Amino acid sequence: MEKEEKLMYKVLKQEGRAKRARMETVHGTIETPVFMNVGTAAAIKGAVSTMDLQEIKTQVELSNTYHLHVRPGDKVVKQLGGLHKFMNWDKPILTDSGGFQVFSLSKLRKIKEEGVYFNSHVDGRKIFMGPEESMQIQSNLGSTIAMAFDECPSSVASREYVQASVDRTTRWLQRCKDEMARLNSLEDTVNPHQLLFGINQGAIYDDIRIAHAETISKMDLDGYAVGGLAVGETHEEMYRILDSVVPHLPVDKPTYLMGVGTPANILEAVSRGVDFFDCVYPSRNGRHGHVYTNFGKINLFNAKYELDSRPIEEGCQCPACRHYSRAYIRHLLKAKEMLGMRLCVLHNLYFYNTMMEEIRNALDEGCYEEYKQKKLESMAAGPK
Ligand code: PRF
Ligand code: ZN
Repeated sequence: MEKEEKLMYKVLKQEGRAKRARMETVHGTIETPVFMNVGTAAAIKGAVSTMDLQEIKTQVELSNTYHLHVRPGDKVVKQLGGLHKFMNWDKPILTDSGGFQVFSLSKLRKIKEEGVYFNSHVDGRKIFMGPEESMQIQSNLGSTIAMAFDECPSSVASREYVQASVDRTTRWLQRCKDEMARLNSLEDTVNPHQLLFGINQGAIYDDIRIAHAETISKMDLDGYAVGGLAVGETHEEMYRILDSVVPHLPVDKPTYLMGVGTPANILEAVSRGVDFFDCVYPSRNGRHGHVYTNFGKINLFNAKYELDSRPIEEGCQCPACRHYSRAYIRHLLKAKEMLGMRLCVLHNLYFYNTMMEEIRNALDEGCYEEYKQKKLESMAAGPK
């Protein structure tokens, strides 16, 4: 396939800045706006299998370069035919580049022009990862979409630090692009059509963000992410940054907001032109018995659910709600039965994936803002 044929992303409909798009990949079609389901170490936490993912409307699975490099090792995954074969998932996979995980997991790290030196969170051994290493690992995994290797500066970093960091991230991006082109053309590459998304950074400095967005937009990447948000700034700051930055990214390429967020954050970001999302909230909250409903989040550990024979949400078609009551799931959680967590995670991911489907339908019908207001009001009204 030629470069032109590699990425087929088409905006089908727009409402204000909100985009409804379709992306064709070698692993199938992605309808956007989409919520990617996070399976850091090639598994969604909470004993959720790839068979389950088919049932809960997952379109894209997201895994992490850093985690899979440390264990079981990307070379092992390559020998087993790549990540799709390894985890038995034939739909799209996005891999995050490792940069962000290194910054959030490793206390001891040194950032240099060539890359980052750090200690493994598993056994403490010294690891080096730079743009080339990150691309090589993601190429061995053979994901559908690889993310550029970036630095995510702290939300309270000084302007001088952020500017220097963003400049380095731009140089790293060019190295990622060159290395990806080389790897995709090798004989024994797992996925010769691997796509590369660049990442916008700049903390909460609008002008640094905008200049960076303009620079990377000229680099002809397959998609563009906004990174460095949801790292401690307020929701208002996050929305302001999206208002500033997204208009400077190409509208005819995917727009991905990394690690975001609550259902309300997603609804607001869609209005601002974002169409790819991922977040650990639904799986992490599910493992703690916190489940989403159209009337807000509820905690199934709460005593008031002891005799509640209703499903988590009336009418929900997820595997948990079709078969089990709040009272039963509460009992499982309290008895520390794995099934309790599993059912909550399945419900939460189904809730997010279904909300994305509703968003797409509303955009198709040209009534997104109306849908959004209703959804926000209902979720804020509180549980029944
Ligand atoms: N960079 C990368 N991955 C990320 C982020 C980032 O800034 C974030 C920030 N919310 C989540 N995941 N590479
Ligand atoms: Zn449900």
